[in-house]
Amino acid sequence: MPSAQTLQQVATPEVRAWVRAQAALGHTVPTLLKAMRAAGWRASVAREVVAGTLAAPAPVPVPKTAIGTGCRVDAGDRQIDVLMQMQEPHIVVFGNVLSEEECNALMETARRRLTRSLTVAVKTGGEELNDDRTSRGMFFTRGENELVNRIEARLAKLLDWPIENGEGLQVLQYLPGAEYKPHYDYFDPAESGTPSILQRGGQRVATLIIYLSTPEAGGATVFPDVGLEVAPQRGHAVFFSYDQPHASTLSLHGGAPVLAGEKWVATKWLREKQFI
Ligand code: PD2
Ligand code: ZN
Repeated sequence: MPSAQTLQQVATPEVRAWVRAQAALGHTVPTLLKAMRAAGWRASVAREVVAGTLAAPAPVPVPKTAIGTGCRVDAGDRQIDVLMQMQEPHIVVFGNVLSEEECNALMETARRRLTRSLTVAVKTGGEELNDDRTSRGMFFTRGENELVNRIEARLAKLLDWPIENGEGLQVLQYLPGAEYKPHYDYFDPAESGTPSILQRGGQRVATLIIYLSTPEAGGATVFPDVGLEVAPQRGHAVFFSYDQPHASTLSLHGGAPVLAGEKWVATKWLREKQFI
């Protein structure tokens, strides 16, 4: 049994893996709690950790981009800079993902197809207007044109995840005041519409948000669980993964209100399996 940390008793992924492994071997919850108590865990914390872990779906493989690499990743037709990375949650900030011309071309093609952004309606699996998300957006279909094809091939190499598992690129435009309140990108297993959404390629396991413009003020992508704010810079991108559809992944994130100028992003969501 991994020991409890002395100052703060934290359920790390290792602790949760241990709980899951013991349960899979047939050990009962009281036996697990006894072992945790013996290793120094407070009873109330141990109960919460065991209950929370066994209620959460098991982790699945996710893209492991940039882990252990230096400050640059070979993405085939482009060398991409690693500007920042953290392990838990797994977040990487990349530079030089798209050229200025590529950012402009995506925005220009997307502009005439923008409509008020919708969010997935978790009750039905359809889409709905949501006050938490005040951007305008559109989707490219996968492989829609030469530029999209080139970018998708680059991202597949960068993230080491099959092109076929990616949803089509979504482009969003935020005008001053527009925001995207904190949310999770995975589909909530408790919602009734989720099974039908998962038929198209399983869960989302990672997100790449590429900044197509640099607003004059505001518009950071925020991760409230870890107090991180990524400033939007044209051509840069922020990646994060979540190996369970669960808050313990610390993947809560949002788009802070744009204060001046325009923020444009292209988002690529990665699924567990082929997205159809
Ligand atoms: O534009 C953003 O910063 C942002 C923030 C949170 C985008 C998304 N989520 C998304 O596209 O899921
Ligand atoms: Zn999001």
